[in-house]
Amino acid sequence: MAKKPFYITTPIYYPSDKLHIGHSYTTVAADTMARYKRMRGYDVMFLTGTDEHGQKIEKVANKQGITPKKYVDNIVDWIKDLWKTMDISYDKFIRTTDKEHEETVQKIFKQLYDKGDIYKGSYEGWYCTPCESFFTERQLEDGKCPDCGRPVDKVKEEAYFFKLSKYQDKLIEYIESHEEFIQPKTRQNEMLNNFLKPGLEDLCVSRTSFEWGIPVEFDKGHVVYVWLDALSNYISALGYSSDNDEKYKKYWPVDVHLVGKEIVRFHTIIWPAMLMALGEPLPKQVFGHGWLVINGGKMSKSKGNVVDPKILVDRYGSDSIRYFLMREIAFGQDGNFTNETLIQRINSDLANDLGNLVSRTVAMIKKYFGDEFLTKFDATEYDKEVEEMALNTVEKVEDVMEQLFFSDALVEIWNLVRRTNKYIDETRPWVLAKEEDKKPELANVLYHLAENLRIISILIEPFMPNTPKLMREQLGITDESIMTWESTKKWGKLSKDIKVNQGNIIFPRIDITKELKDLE
Ligand code: ME8
Repeated sequence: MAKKPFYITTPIYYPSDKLHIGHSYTTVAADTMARYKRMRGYDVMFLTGTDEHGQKIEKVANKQGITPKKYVDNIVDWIKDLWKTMDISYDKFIRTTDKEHEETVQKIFKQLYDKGDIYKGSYEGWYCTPCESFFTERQLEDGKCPDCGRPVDKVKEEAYFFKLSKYQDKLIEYIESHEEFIQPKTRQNEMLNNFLKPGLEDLCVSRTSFEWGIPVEFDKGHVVYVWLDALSNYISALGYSSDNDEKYKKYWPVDVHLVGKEIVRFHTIIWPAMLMALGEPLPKQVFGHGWLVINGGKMSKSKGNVVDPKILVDRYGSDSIRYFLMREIAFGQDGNFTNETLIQRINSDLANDLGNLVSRTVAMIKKYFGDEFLTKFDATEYDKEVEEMALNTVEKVEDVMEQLFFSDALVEIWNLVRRTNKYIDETRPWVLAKEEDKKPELANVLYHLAENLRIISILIEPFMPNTPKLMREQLGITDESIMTWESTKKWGKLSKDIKVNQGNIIFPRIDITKELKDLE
């Protein structure tokens, strides 16, 4: 049977500078979901990339005396390397300077122009260069950019416009009749009440005041203004309107666009209106997550308060950072980033809870059984409960993952980790080990620990792609058929004749005082 397709995207990031941990956050979330869906048997298409045109990049490159293309090439190399170190398993990395993308954007522009949905007019308004956004007088807040609060420049020029206003009623109707389209729900109300109901204005989609962009094919003095260019990536990456549009047919409409909350507006108003104009289906869902904040303010390149993800990954490893990002901040809400909370999480959840469970289990199997195999003994009072809890955890994780509640999934998994640790204290294997006739019972307890760890290793795999391998090596699990998601549905699949291999501690404890000093 053909696998069900699943298409997930991140925003395409501006390569105007190196990315920070906020960008990693969205990308890790998308990667976690992509890995999860692959494990669940889907045919996954995971897209990320870079949004390379616009005045801002032109300006930075000019300052450095290099071409914009050369400038973005360097940053893109850096970004691809970042994703490699963070184990991001994207299926395609799109750049808006890719030839295929540029051609698709030109076709889309022409098609909308021919249809009468793009027309030529003259633009007078306010432009925020750092945000690359135009605003009308009404949209400004205290005469400043409503998104970043910085001063804006007045501009007037000949420009093309997209008839966004034409789609206003259709958009309202679509959003109101598709509850799942904008998530979380609060963002849906925000879009309806703050933007759609007060009325939409047509959108400026070309500029003549800079050159670094895709030329409008039939009017060469104009370049396509960034949002029409950028949003089209989601379909140009699939070969939309090209000779090879198989992927488009297979994966569109997208299952979910993951975006930060500040660009929900572009993805739930402009993008669907563009698709309506093109006569194409709309995204199934746009999820607007919250921000990583530092001391109450959004972490952003322009504020200069960014955290470099490469430094963190070098210091603590990709799995720890991924775990922290997905666990600490409820998806949809803002969350504070501090080195202290990061280290505390690593110490308590990874070193203490999971790391200890692995090393205690492996050490006890080694010590009490050595090269002997574990044998089965009748279940004790506690066993049924830990077995059932493992199976229930799988169900709960599946349930919350469907809603993209990554943090809740990890909470459930860690409840199981902690319950399994507690089972050691309850059964006290070191006491059982003192009496020869308790050996079968001891074997049974240790088997329960190892089997729960097998299941835990599978549940954490979408979040932490490296740790499961280390756990399985130590537990001596080599049979791939018991590493699949499907194999978590039945308790007791682990063979009783495992041979453990004691290895390094998987998550060493960090000396928090020393570390915080080093990071200062
Ligand atoms: O907006 N917390 O690119 P961009 C959480 N090119 N997420 C954050 C974040 C933070 N502090 N800072 C950034 C653009 N992000 C456009 C997108 S899409 C067709 C075009 C993440 O480089 C979050 O996903 O400014 C946010 O939406 C995105 O990076 C903005 O990246």
